[in-house]
Amino acid sequence: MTKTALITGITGQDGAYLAELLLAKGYQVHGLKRRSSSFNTGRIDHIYQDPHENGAHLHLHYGDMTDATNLIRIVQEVAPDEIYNLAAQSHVQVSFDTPEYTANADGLGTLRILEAIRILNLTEKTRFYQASTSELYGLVQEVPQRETTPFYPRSPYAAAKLYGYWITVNYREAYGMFASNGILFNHESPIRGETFVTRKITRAVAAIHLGIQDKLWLGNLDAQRDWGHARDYVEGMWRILQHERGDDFVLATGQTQTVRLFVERAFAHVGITLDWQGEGVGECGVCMQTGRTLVEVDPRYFRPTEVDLLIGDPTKALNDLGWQATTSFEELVTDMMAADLKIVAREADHRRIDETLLRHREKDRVHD
Ligand code: NDP
Ligand code: GDR
Repeated sequence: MTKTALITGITGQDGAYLAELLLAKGYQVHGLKRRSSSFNTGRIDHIYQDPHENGAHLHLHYGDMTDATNLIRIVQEVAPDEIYNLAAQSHVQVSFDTPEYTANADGLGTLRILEAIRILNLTEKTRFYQASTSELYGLVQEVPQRETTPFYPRSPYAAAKLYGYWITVNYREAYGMFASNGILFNHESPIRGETFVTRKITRAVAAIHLGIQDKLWLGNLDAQRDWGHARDYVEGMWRILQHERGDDFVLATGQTQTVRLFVERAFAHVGITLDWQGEGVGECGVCMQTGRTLVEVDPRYFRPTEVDLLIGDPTKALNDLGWQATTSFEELVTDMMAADLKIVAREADHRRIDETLLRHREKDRVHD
């Protein structure tokens, strides 16, 4: 029997990898996509299927996590076997600027989907996955962090996700729904959003290497994160919904690294060795080969409250789901750097072609 899945946040990093995975497994995949004034489907264009053709397996629906009527209608139309709730305002720093919106989309948005399942009498049929996060742990209470570690959110984003976590647990307990939380530690990839620190670093290092950017400005270099590869983590999401019952699982690598080390490894990929000089706001990374300052700390990227150390214990996921992260930190940096060297070079070529065309047009205008 072909299964049907609905993915909210299908245009994001995880949504794109998950859609690919589910299509490969033969699912009918439905995705919630926001109306935007510019294209926001770049990450799923390669799997797009023309709805006019017979046999399309991917279907997109306009919608928004802040619009309950629209969510109820889509869940009714699709009547999915599985819902993966990935849509969120997912940037921690931005959540300090847009706390109410973040609470609405990330917190209440989760409730809206759960209520849609309940109102439509789909509690027996539909399994629900909630994209919970290691940000719930926030201020360090225990290391490594596991399913039983107390939460201490440190941002409006984490507080909104805390509501999403508990309302998922509550609907499981109150209505017997198959509703599960994946408490996922940071996971990255070549299609990671460009303002998250890993992608910001790999894009900047590629641009510096190609001579089109002078410097990389960053915030807290001492933050430690348990970074894995998004491709591994979407496999974990799927396994969570194939389990015999709804439950909550940490997905992590069990290793942690500083932002500073990520920067060093990214520069090492293009043959640059950094020497760190100064401290705190004055700290900078100087190229050992040329003496040029390539990295500087800018306090504008400091957060009002920071999460200093994340390291997850994925033992339960290994024991119960047979899941483990397969991509090492070094492989992750290599994958992202290799991709961004190509992407940034291509963008530079396009810019050069555009500039040349513009110059030709200017000349034509002079001759006219
Ligand atoms: P992204 O930011 O890449 O993607 C977020 C997705 O949500 C996009 O498709 C975005 O649409 C959509 N979205 C945002 N707001 C709304 C809204 N109001 N209505 C409908 N759709 C909306 O995030 P990731 O793919 O990295 O993460 C997926 C989920 O997992 C998120 O919930 C995130 O908080 C959570 N998470 C992520 C981790 C990570 O390390 N990546 C770790 C733990 C949890 P658009 O493309 O139009 O912006
Ligand atoms: P995070 O990811 O907040 O962990 O949330 P992000 O990459 O934004 O930050 C990681 C750490 O790097 C430090 N940092 C910087 N961060 C950004 N974005 N830009 C900078 O210039 C910079 N300099 C230093 C941050 O302070 C932080 O300590 C991600 C998101 O995907 C969430 O949605 C998800 O829930 C968590 O991971 C797990």
